[in-house]
Amino acid sequence: MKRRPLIAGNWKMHTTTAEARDLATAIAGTCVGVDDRDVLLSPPYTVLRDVAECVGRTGIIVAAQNVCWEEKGAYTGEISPVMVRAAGGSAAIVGHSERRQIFLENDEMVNRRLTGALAFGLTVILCIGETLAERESGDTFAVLERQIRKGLAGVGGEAMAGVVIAYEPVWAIGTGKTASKEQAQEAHAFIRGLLAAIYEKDIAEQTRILYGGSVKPANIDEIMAQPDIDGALVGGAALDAQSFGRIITFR
Ligand code: G2H
Repeated sequence: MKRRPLIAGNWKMHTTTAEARDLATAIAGTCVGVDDRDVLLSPPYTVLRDVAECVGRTGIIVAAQNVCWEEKGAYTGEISPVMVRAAGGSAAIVGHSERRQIFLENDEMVNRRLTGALAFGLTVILCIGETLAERESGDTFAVLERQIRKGLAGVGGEAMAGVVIAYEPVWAIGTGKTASKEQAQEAHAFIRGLLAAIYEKDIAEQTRILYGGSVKPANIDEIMAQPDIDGALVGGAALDAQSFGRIITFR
């Protein structure tokens, strides 16, 4: 099954308005003529509208880095899926390990965010991944299974068309350490098998599974050569248009 690759840039808590506009414009320039893969940019909320404007009609997807499940209400500090759409976004990341670890979001909250975003028509990137301690104690697959089952609770097979999974081993995030291509492929194959068990084989075959964790120009080609890796969620290297441009144009 041929899945359309997706290269996603997670800008995390970086970029002022001017910086975001410059970066988005430069990245849009590197995407000219790239039409066999999807590109997504996930800037801070404050510049969603600016980035959406700068990428214009290039087809680049604009995503929020997190999203609330409600349309509006007393949720100080949150933004709703409707607000994301109104700002020009069409997708959201949920469950990033920084949300789980620093802001103590658990699987139940991630699931509420995911199902809420889907209900309002956003594409959702569900991030999962084990810590170093979990890997070393042999719990990697149990952790991934728990995060997938709880994260996707209540999501029917049809709705999976709006879901992308991102496998990001926590020990490889921003550390310069990348999972070996064998470790990444093993985890991706496990996730795909699990999706086939929860849903059905066709849905598992159609779902894109991204790898994240210190992806850079030097390792993107071997990562993308793995059969169950359909793209990348890129942090640090997404903040430099040249590096991200090289990642987008992986071979
Ligand atoms: C993982 C990744 C982007 P980095 O968080 O989501 O960041 O590429 O800096 O490891």
